[in-house]
Amino acid sequence: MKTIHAEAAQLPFATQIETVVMSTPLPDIHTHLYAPAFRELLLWGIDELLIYHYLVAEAFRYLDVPYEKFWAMPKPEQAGLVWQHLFLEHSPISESCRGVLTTLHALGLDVKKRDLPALRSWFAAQDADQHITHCMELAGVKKIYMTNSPFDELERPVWETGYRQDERFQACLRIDPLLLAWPETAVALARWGYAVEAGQPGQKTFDEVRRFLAEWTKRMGAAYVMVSIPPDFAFPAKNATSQLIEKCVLPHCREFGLPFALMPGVRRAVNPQLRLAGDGVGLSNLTALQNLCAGFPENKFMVTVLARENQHELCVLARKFRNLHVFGCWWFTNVPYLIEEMTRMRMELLGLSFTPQHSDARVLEQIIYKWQHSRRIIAKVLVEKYSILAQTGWQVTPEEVERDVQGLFGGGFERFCRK
Ligand code: RAT
Ligand code: ZN
Repeated sequence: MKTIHAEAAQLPFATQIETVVMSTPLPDIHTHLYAPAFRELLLWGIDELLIYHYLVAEAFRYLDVPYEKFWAMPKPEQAGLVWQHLFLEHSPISESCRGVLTTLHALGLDVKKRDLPALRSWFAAQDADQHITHCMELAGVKKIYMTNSPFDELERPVWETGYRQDERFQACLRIDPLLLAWPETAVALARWGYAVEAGQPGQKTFDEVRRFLAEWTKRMGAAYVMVSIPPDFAFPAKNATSQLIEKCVLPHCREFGLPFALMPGVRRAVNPQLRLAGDGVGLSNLTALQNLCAGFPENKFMVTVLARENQHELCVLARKFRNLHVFGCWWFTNVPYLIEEMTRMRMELLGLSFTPQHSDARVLEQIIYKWQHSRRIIAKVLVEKYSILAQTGWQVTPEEVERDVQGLFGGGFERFCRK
C-alpha cells in the first residue's frame, strides 16, 4: 500500500490525506447488488438508476399519476417520468438525484446534454461483466458484499443449482422473514423439509432452524448473518423473534464465528402504495442492543441505526462493548449533512474503531457516487481531526494516515470479523 500512495507524500498535508481517502480500495460491506450468476437480479443501467426507490419516493412528491398506474408502466416509461419531473422540471439537487449525475459524469458521459436516449444507448453497448469491474475500479471497491436471502423466490434456485463463485462478490445471509414473520416462515421451512412445529417454537424447532442456518451459511459461504428490525424491537421478550435470536441465531453465529448484523429503526410499509419506496424510520430503543451485547459477550454485533436521534446512543454503546462494531450511514442518513455529522461524532467518541460507510447500492453504478460523495466527507473530517492534533505539535506521518484510512476502510471490520 505504501507504494500506491508514495506520490501523495509529496503533496501538501490536506491534499495528501484526501488523496489517500479518495483512492484506498475498500470492501463495500452492505449492498443489494448481485453477482452475474444471479442474472436479472443484478440491476444496472440508466433506467434502473432512475427508478431507484430513493428517487421514486422523491418523484411522487411532484407526480400526479395514480400509484397503480405508475407501477403498471414498463420500466423505461417509469424512468422517463422520473427524469422529466426530478431532472428537467426541477433542478436535481437532492442527494439521490445528484448521485445519478455524479455517476454519469464519472463514467465519462456528458450530463449537460440531458439526452436520455443517448444515455440509454451508451449503457446498452456495455459488456455487463466488464462493466462491473469498471464500476468497481471507479468506486475503489475491491469486494461487494451482497444481501442474500434463502427466502427470495428468484435467488434461492441459483444457490440450489450451484452458485458459481465470483471473487468480486461476497455473500451474506439475510434472515428477516425468519425473525419477523415466524408463522409464515414456519410453513415455508416445513415445506422445505425442516421439522419445525407450528405455533410457539420449542427445542425441536430451534434445532431445525439451526440446521437451516448452518446449511445456508455453508452453501453461501456467508460472511455474516443479517436482519433489519423495526423501532419497537425488544430483547429479551416473550415472542418468537427474541426466542429465535437467543436459541438459534446467536448460537449459530458463535459456532461459525460470524457477526450478527442488526439494522434497527425501519418502519416497513408506512405507505404500501409506494412499494419498496414506502418504508419509513422510527426511533429505536437501543436497550435491546445493550442487552444483547452485555448478555452475549461471545457474540459479535455489527450495527447501523436508521434514526439520526439514535446515533449518539449507538456510539456510547460501542464505547461500552467491544463486541459491537458500528458501521455505515444507512439509507435516510446517507446524505452529506448527516454523514458529516455522524462521521465526526463517531471519530470523536470511537477514534478509528468503526466502519464509516457502506453503499447499500441496489443498482451497480451507484457504488460510484455513493463512495465518491462519502469519501470526500470522510477526508474533510479526517483533515480537520489531524489538523487539530497538529496544533499540539503531534504530527501524523503519511504511513500513519494510510494505516488509519485502511482501518476505517475495511481493515477494522475484517479484524472484528476474525476475532
Ligand atoms: O437502503 C435500502 O435500499 C433499503 O430499501 C433497505 O433495503 C435497507 O438497506 C435494508 O437493507 O433493509
Ligand atoms: Zn440495505
